[in-house]
Amino acid sequence: MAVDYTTHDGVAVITLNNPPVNGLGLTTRAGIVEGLERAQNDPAIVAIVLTGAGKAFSGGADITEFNTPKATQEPTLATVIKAVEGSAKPVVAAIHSVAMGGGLELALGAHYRIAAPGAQIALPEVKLGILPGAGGTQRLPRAIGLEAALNMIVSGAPVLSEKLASSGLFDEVVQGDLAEAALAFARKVGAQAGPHPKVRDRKIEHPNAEGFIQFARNSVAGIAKNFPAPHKCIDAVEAGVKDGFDKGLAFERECFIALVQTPESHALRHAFFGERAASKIPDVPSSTPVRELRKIAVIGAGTMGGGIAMNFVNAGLPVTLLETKQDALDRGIATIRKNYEGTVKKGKLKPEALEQRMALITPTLSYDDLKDADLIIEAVFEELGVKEQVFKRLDEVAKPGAILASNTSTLDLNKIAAFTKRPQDVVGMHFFSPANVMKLLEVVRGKDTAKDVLATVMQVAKKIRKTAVVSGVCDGFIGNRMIEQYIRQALFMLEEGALPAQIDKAIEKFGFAMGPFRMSDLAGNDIGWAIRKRRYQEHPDLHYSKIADRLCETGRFGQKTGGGWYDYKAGDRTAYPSKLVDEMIVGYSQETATPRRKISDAEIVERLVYALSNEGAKILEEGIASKASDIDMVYLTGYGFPLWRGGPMLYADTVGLYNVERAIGRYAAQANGDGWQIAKSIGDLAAQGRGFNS
Ligand code: T1G
Repeated sequence: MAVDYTTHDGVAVITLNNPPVNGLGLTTRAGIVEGLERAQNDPAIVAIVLTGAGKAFSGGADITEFNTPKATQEPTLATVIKAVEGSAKPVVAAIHSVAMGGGLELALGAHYRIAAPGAQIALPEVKLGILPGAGGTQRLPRAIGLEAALNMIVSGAPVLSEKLASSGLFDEVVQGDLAEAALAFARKVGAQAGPHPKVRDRKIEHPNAEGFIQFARNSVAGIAKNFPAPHKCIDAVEAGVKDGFDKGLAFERECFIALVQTPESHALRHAFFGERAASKIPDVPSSTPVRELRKIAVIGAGTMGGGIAMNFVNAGLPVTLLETKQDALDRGIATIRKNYEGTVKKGKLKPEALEQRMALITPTLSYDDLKDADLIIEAVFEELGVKEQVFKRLDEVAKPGAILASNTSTLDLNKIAAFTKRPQDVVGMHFFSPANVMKLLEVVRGKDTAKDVLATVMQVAKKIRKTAVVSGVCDGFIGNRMIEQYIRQALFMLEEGALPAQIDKAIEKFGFAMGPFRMSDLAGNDIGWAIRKRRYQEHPDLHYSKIADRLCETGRFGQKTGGGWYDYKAGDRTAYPSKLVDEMIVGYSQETATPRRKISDAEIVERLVYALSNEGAKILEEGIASKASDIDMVYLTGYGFPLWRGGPMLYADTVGLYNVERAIGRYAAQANGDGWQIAKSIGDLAAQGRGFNS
């Protein structure tokens, strides 16, 4: 049963017991109503305590029920809350921990609320693209005032219970035993004559509600650009202020029903579960023992190595940082210090914390200092010979059981593992630059990588606040392998009639943070050039537009050389369309006798995004990724794919694989069509009316 019912000298205790977070699924909702009825019918009961077992009072509605019949099956959460509020005997909500979303709304229906300090209190629905749908937009402003409530509802951010002690939300914040205090409080109010206070009867006091609501609207304009929920949150609160509780509640319901159907909400919920699903590896049970990681070592104090070291230091783990030359080591340490000083300047780090973090870094020139490290990550030059030297040396000095990780982004991890006598301890940890900022971490699983190594790396990834996604071994793993096809299509479209600025603008309008050409100018066109040269060697038959090579042959590597696909002015990172490059592109079309034509923005977006979805489908077919949501998480956290579209795989599902298949078929039939080998699974899934994620 998802709810326990016990009695204690005249007090009934209804305990939500639906692990992991007491989600308010149908059985839990029904259990609460049954408990309330039992208490009403028991003359010995004078009051009721509502509380949660385990790690949460309640994490809110059960999101897994959304868009299924259960979500709207009675008793709905609104019905439950009405039953709580309508109870003749006083209901005391006792909150020991997380009270979020519907969980907080349930507590707001109680007559009294007491809490332990440290409980996370939030209405985070807006982060799922919806809004509090069980009275939160109406009761919270009455409990804590219009401004505090609007801030919590529109931000979705949690507030610790002790910070709300004097807000009107809690009758008591209890330092001692919450259960005992709840029983005592219940007996006290149970002895008092009713009626007991209802939050809905309180007034929303504000000297200038209209003005503040307008201010709130202006404040959300930025974040609401691509998400409808923030404005709906304000609309619902405003309705309650203007038209009273009941009309406000009805309007809130309308808004909820509208929002829960939106693609944006679907995308945000997909990302919520995708983030959590990524940490689960199908053949590595969560009970897999992990290796203790007390000491970390990073080899290479360059941009990547320094950033990687910072991740662990930020999580309080000591890092030995190894370089081959003193000046490189000094530069690396200085860069780390400079990064932290920047964070201190922004007020996001205390000065004393800077020194504490720097003290966790032990610089060294000697491999011997790595001998007691539990996890060693190399971030040296991306060349197999260099990796070979490093891993052979590590094999000599690292202690048995140490995890040896490579930050390689393009090399074969199995070859790297074979440089050691312990391939089972070798894994890829592919960070994305800047490593101390980007959330994505591709965990590359070699053919011999041990399961406990994977489990350990996934756990430490969480500790350093990364979204870790497991990838098998292939060229480019998940993210770079897919971006390869995206760039191929971009180059083909230059040849066929588009120009860099048009392509960038079209895909940035779709929602990408940065189009392929601005991105390449930023990262350095020579990086892609080197990869293409290697690829021409390995796959001479692969048809590539040589236009990017022509650009690089002129030395136009991007911002760092003052010119790339775009022109740049000194000290100005603005990308100015380059007449010279545009002429070069037109000239190249003539050279390849490719007639230039007008290419629509719609075609640009389809060819770029479906190139990702199509390669992602092959990655799934080959088992390089275990689930479509993993691929979406890679793109949402590492490649600037718009969050409100959920990732390349969910986006293809939203468009419909039937339509994706037909579009790819059209592009395969035109110039450079040989760039399209459609993944078999797209047609198979489309024929079954399914998507990658369903
Ligand atoms: N529904 C279903 N599953 C949930 C869930 C939820 N609300 N919250 C968490 N889970 C699962 C999660 O997927 C994971 O599953 C496990 O619980 C542990 O989660 C009417 C409509 C509560 C702070 O947005 O913020 O109420 O991977 O790893 O780090 O207005 O979960 O183990 O299989 O995150 O300790 C509003 C979302 C819902 C809160 C706990 N509520 N959850 O964090 O554990 S909408 C939320 C969280 C709503 C009403 C509306 C966090 C947490 P698995 P976890 P955690």
